[in-house]
Amino acid sequence: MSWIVATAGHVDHGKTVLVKALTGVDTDRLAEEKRRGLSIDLGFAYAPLPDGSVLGFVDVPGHERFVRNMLAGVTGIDYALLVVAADDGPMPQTREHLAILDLLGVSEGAVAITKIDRTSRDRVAETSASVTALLSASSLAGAPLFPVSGISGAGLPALRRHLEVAAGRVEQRQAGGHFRLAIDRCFTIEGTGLVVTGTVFSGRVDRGDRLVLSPLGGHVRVRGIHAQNRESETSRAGERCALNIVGPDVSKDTVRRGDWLLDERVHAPVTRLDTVVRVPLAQGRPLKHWSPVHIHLGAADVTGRVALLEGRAIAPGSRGLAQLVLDHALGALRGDRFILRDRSARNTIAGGHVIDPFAPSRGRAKAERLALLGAMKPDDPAAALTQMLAGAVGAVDLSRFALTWNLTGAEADAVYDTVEMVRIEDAGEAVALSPQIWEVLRRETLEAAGERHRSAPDRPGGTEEELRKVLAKWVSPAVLASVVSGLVAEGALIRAGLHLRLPAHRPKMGADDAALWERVKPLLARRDLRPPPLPELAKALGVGKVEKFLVRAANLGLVFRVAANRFFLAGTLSELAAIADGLAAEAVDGQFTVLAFRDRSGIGRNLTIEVLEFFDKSGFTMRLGDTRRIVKPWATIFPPPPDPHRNQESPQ
Ligand SMILES: Nc1nc2c(ncn2[C@@H]2O[C@H](COP(=O)(O)OP(=O)(O)OP(=O)(O)O)[C@@H](O)[C@H]2O)c(=O)[nH]1
Ligand SMILES: [Mg+2]
Repeated sequence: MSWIVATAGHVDHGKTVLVKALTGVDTDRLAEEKRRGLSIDLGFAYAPLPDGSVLGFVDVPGHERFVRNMLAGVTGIDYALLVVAADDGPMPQTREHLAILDLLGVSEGAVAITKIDRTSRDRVAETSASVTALLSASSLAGAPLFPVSGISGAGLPALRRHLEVAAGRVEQRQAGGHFRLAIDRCFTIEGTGLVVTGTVFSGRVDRGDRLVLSPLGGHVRVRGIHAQNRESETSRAGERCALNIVGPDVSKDTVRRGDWLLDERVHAPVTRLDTVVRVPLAQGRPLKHWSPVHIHLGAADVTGRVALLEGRAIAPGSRGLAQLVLDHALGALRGDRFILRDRSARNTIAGGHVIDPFAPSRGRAKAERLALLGAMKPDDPAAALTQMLAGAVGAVDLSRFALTWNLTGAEADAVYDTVEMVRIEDAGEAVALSPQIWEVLRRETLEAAGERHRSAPDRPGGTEEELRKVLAKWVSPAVLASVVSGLVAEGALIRAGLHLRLPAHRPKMGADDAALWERVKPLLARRDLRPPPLPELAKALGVGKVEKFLVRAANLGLVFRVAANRFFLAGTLSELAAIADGLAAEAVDGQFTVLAFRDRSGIGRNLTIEVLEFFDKSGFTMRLGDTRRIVKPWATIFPPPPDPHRNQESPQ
């Protein structure tokens, strides 16, 4: 089990000395840090534990000018070690760091009361009392206090033991989700190349994995891994790791603190985040709409503004929905914690967590949008999805949902299994509908089919696309296809080629067409099974053109266009199909030739070829070199057509 502890506390209160006393590592590496005797950037130290695991320390600077660095250090950590000098007691950055930990939701931690070698017992007791009071209103309320001296070593064994026990007790963070690493450093090592370090927020990484640098988008391959300062084949959520990466578009100059190294599936940088923002009671001032801020999320620090979605201000001690409008793209997912500081970067003014990282710019405060955000609030994805479905007007995009919650395919499936919904996956689209909406859509689809029959009684019914146009805008082709195939399977809709009709529908011709049909039918119904080509037909009828009429008749299933200028009666085709059936039945191998068909039908070689090709296209026969065989019974492909006459004559 590996684990990270981050220090926190006012400048000069003894954080770095304490970490050195616990680990033997001096984390003040920079020359300037040595010269000024204060920490500027993050320091890292590791202590092997008796059980073989490694305790990692992130040592943060306390100076008020470097809170930005402190924020990059405490992001994603599990455990805080608040350091307060016994002589000084709580000071401004003691309070600010504690507020930050509280806003980030860090609830595990301990306090070191340092420098006890140079203060009286009474002073230690006094400071301890004021620290306890300070903690009581924070997420670290009740954290144990350890009076220590980083110089004399007094009290250190107790603190060390406590950290060891706590490390064993704290539940190993679930390594669920896709891999996300918040980069806090990037450097090159001679002979090794580019190395980035940071805290693993989720998932795991293995040597050889391909990752994406976000928000930039450059692809990299992981050549080597150090997890908790040890060479490793893998690293996982809750650890600090160093990754040696290579990639064509990635160099020391393109990688910055605040970038993410991600599984490609969660690379989706955004410039707007819908969030819950909380203003600490101690803040004193309300957070106003459109305040300019620094947003610290992961190890990133981007500027932007806070658009409040409910009211014009959030009072100290309260929370509210807010959209963060960022000046630069940032990778963020649901549940990510962040801190807001004012534009001058002097004060921590609020904190919060991401509800929807894919926030709309328009209508962000509309009632429907706020309702959706409300539905997305639960931390449990199944509970959130249930509420989202219940409140949705249409479909919920499952791909987006899984990305937002950073769920792997298997994790998402496990969630979907517990939620009552209709899931539709087709051609890259994955959506879900509530059972209620599914029912409504089924009804509306049948209504749309009926409406289509009323408006075009001479047509066999609407196509799927025609029906979709009259349904709600959110109904995608995949959603309708799913609804329709369900209705067809139940017999509530009948599919005839591209057309969909209600079972009771009998297409009927207009009076003119019906009259013309009476004249055309006998001309087509020739006993020699050779209907005349179009020009001949037009001549016989004494009309200019019959093609448009025959296309309408074909839509009704009365005739079939076998070749460009020849339409067949359904009955004629059935007779020809029966000839094919007969030939196939007579042959040992069930196959027959063009010649045999020509001879038996007597329709001539040219027409035989046209008819057999039409049979192939319709899926009735299949061509195998010189012969053909039957694939499917004719009647299943071309059910007997509805007779328009019967319908016209019978009362509706
Ligand atoms: N006597 C005594 N001095 C200490 C103790 N801990 C730290 N100091 C001294 O306090 C000064 C600051 O200690 P650091 O450990 O650098 O303080 P820090 O909290 O890391 O300071 P920043 O990183 O700048 O915020 C140094 O001169 C230390 O020698 C202690 O327990 N006893
Ligand atoms: Mg320090």
